[in-house]
Amino acid sequence: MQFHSSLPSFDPTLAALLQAEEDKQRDSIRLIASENYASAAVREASASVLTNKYSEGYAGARYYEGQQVVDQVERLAIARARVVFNAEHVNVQPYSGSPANLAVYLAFVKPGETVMGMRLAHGGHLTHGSKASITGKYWDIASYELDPHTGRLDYDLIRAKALQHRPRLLIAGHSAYPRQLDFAAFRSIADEIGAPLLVDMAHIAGLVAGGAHPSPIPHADVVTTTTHKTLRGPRGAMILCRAEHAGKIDKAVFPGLQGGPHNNTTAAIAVALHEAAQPSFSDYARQCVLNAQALGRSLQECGFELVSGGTDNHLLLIDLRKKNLAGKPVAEALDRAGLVANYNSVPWDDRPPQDPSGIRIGSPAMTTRGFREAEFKQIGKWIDRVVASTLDDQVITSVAAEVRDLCRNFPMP
Ligand code: DSN
Repeated sequence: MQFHSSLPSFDPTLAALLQAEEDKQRDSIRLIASENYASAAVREASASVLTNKYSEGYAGARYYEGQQVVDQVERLAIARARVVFNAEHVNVQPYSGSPANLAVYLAFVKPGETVMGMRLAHGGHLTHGSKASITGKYWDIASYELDPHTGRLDYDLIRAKALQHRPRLLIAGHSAYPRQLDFAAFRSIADEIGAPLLVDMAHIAGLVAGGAHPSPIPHADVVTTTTHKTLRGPRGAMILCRAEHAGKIDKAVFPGLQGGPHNNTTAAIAVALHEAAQPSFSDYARQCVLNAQALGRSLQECGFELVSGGTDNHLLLIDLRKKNLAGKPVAEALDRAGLVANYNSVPWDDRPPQDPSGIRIGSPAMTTRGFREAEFKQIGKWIDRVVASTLDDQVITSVAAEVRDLCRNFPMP
């Protein structure tokens, strides 16, 4: 009877694929800045019987019966998020980061009104107003950019642009910016133009929870985050906001944008937040930053140029233009060597996003596995060897063997 069969006996094809992915995650050095390793406890909750339950609405006000347990799970996740981030109100139902951001648009701006966020090619996110995203099609977007001399945000430039365009929503946050954000500066710009401030902290949520990055919560009207990046939970998202915006945000998520929440994900978010509240999580968050900085120094010693000259957070952006290389073939060669990163646009890139000039690298996943500065320094040297010989199979094979050897000493969760 198939309902009682294990996955390997009922569906060996799919089971073999899962095993292959597990082997790959175990034997490679994962450097995609938005990825991590969720714990066994998080994955157990994520695969729990809660996947069987529908619960449109919110705890105490559902459209389906039988919510005695689900309501407690959702309330627990919310209570933990409020403590970890010191937030007044939390919604744990967004399916992921893009729907969370879209819910904030729905709550605060009408289609056609102006929104201002960081340009995608300068480190922003698709949902901060890229033309390729619904946000760039339904709203009038005025993007701010980095200072060309420093590769950093210049808050005077952002302020001038905000005064010129008067957006109805100001967004701070990024997916490829290696420096800390000045949330107080964003707040004062938002106040000057009378717009709500949305901070998308998806990339840095784990650093914020662990005290390794300033918190946006005291400054922002609304904060969105995914739960699976530095925060190390399941694939999901949350919206944290001031109490005065609670009704608007909840209505925008459900029924505005979504149907039933993914209760199994909510449970796994609750577990991840319980992990984030442990003292060891602060050590992990601090180590993410130290490791990224150690890798940055190692890359610079090998002659690589880094956007903004380094990092204050968990990610680095390598600009390959001075080496006359493109990001995509380099990322492919690194992958063959067991060093998994992603090609990425760099600011003022003259190459297209599908074939840009940069590589984005992050420290969270391997920090979770216990890598420290020495291992990250070594990663810099391996990257250098691969980049110098992207077409040399012997070099790639030899680095891949060394990578596998190192990974064996650092078990994955
Ligand atoms: N796709 C994520 C990242 O890699 O940064 C952002 O949503």
